[in-house]
Amino acid sequence: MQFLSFVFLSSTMSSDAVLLLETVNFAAEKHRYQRRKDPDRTPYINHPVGVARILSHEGGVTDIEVLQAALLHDTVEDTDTTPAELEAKFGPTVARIVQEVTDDKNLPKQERKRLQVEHAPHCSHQAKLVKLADKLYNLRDLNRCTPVGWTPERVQEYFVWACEVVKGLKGTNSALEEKLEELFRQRGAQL
Ligand SMILES: [Mn+2]
Repeated sequence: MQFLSFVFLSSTMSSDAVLLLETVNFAAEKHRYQRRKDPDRTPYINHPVGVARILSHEGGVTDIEVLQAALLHDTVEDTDTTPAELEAKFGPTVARIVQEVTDDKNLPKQERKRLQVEHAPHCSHQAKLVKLADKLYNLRDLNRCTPVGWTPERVQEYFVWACEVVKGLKGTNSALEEKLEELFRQRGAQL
């Protein structure tokens, strides 16, 4: 079930296009002051938009709640957005998917990374899709340019760790998994 804001309910039934615009606008406002770590300091919102587009354009995903969750996937982890806020605005399914892909920032970084590997196989199909697209986007970005302050060794370690996470997501979307597999192969990692 889709949750519509009262504004839409009072006037008309919302279309998927309207819902997606509402979602991308919410994400853009939440991430408005954030930048990516590349030397160009690309606006952060390019990332969630790109993750959603990987799902639709390359993964063939049309599940609107998955596409919405992709647009929102870093809002709880990286902005002041709360799960309750997402649930009120976008409904329980979207909020749950975002929650599934959100790291606990109270934990040390290495522990968060370990938990991603451990939790990946137990995520819902919808959350696995978002995770696959998020990893594919980030790995392509690392191949495009090195983040400020990162050594080549750190980049290689990220690939090896991402490969361990993606192993737990296998059997979810063959198109995305094949593209990830090729990126890992280029780095000498085996999916
Ligand atoms: Mn992300």
